[in-house]
Amino acid sequence: MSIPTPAPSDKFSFGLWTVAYPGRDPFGEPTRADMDPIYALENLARLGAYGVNFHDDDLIPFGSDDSARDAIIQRWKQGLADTGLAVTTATTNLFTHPMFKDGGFTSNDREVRRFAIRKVMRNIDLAAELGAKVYVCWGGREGAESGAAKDVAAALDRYREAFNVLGEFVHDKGYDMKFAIEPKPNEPRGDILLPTIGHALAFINTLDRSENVGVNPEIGHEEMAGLNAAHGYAQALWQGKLFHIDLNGQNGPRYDQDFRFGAGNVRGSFWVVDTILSGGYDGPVHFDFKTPRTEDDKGVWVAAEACMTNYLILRDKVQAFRADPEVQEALVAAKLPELSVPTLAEGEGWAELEKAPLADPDQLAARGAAFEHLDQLALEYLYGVRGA
Ligand SMILES: [Mn+2]
Repeated sequence: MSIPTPAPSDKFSFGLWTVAYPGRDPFGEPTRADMDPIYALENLARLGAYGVNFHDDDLIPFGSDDSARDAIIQRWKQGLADTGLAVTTATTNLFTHPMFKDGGFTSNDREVRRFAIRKVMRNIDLAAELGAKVYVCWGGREGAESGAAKDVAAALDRYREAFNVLGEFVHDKGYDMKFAIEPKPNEPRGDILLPTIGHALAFINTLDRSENVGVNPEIGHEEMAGLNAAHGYAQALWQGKLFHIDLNGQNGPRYDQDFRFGAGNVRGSFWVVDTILSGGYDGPVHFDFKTPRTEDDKGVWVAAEACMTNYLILRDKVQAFRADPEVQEALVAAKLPELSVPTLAEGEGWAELEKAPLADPDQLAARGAAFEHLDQLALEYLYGVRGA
């Protein structure tokens, strides 16, 4: 196959912070210069992206006065108009400023919590003005490194309070906007609250306007916890809560690598693409990656384009895999259609089941599941020897 070309119809989007990441890490100074947001828009549009996302502070330096803020916003709007890029989501930086060292919504310091909610409200107003339909919330500083320092139940009460207030705010303002919570297990805090998709889904069920809150799972964050990202995406879809996605690359449990999509656990990426396609996710295909600090500006755009190229390559492979008659046969052999049949028959309850004859345990035990053949077919597509 030839190398596919991204187009706006593919609905690819990037965080402003991804391409503008200057290469600062805990051990080293930035290796690239600060990036003008308009330069980022121009290059993303040139490469075929559809949309862009931003933290308030990515665009407007913290502490800017009103006139400086207005000038930046006007210039940003002009850049969006000139490039045709959409603002798909926005989010708030509640982690960089030193005041947020113990979190934003769950800081033990009440004055910090009040500041945090106001900071989010202010950027939601801007996000709504720019047409964002999803507001992402990543609570990277909501957590702890030590035991007694954080009363987790009280912190979750405050976390819920913040979402309830913000839900009321969006409702009262009449904004067409949903919230998407982004789970992460650790980094920068030693242990972050709402560390996985499952924790976030359970938390969302406790909110006043829970129908307006879903998740924004990131492949790398799930894999940092040793979890199967595709399974997490699948459960979020099953619960109607996959409001947004963050795609990137990670190689197992270690620091947050944020590789370009497709450059981490490749097999896991294949199944994430399969899951979001078969599950009917139709939102923006968003990349949250960081170009390694070894690269110069040219390398940034190589990496950004590669996120999209790798997605298109995997999308082709997944679609060819699902369309292959041999795969369909293998799915039947592996009893996938049977999994969709309810375990009890129509009108049958526990009492009928209690009286029903059961199959012979030895015969059941002797049946092979036929999963290896099915999985090998997928790998042969992935390795490029089938469907090329
Ligand atoms: Mn992310």
